[in-house]
Amino acid sequence: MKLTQLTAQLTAVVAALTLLSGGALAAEKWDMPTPYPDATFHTVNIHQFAKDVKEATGGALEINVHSAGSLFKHKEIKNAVRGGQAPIGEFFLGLLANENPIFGIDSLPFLATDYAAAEKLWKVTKPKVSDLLDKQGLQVLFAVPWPPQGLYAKKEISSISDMKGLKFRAYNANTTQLAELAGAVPTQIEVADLPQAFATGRVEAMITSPSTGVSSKAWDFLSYFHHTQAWIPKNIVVVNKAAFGKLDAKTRDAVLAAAAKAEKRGWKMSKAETDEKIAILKKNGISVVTPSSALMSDLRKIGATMSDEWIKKAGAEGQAVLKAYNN
Ligand code: PCA
Repeated sequence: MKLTQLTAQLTAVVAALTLLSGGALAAEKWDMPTPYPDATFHTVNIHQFAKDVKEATGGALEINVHSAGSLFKHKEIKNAVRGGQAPIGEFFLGLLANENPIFGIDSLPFLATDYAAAEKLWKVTKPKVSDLLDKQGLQVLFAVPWPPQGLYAKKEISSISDMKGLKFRAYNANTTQLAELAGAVPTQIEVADLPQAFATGRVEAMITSPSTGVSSKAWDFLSYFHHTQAWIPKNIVVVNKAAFGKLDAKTRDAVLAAAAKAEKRGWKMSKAETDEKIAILKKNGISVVTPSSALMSDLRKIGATMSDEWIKKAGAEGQAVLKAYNN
């Protein structure tokens, strides 16, 4: 064998070895910021998603979940993923309602109040939501709903006049608007900060799910849960498109398959949550009440006002989505 041939063969062997070890070393590690505590079913679902991805890719992609706003604060997560500081992340879709009303459609009171309706609403909003986020370099992986939203307070609220002047915890533009229309005084507070906010008297009432009531130990500061089932808002998981594009096709497919599974599993978990978490609220001394017809009709009026304003703000595109939903 000539020396040049030998050199060529050696080069090939070295190249192959580099490729092999490179392949093994190139296990991609992704940090994933999420806003809610580990025990929340959304976070449990995401941990499972990360596990599924790791298994399906034979460890080639490892997603490290940072829950409860520990890596990025909730309000920063979307932009962190957009800017590539985190390749993937979760947030409350309705948090973006200020940016575009379409993101807040699922927190409009009494538009979609059961899971079948929520599913239909997601089906008709998903293309628009995906499109808007795509323009920001984000790809939607999956969305999972919270259980129906109910009203927590220290005393029973029999009509909206009982909400007058209450220091009300809001979580986005819609809940802020609802509080204002009810004559309450809204303050936006993250789930992770709820116990502190209630303990110090910054807030004294809120609308959220049985899940969040349990995760924040609502019984420590509140006594009533009015099961209003007013809307079913969602969390969304997005990936930075550039980061996603750097994965090989097989890994990308594995992520998409795990995401589809997570969406299905998440909806199922959400449906099971309502009864399960209401039972825990009761066990800890919260009075779970069916809202009075006066309260319901007051809330519906507020919902109608909010929908009217939403339609004005959302323009033709929003109206098209609403029309598709109502068809
Ligand atoms: N929990 C979250 C969003 C909706 C819900 O049920 C919160 O209270 O912020």
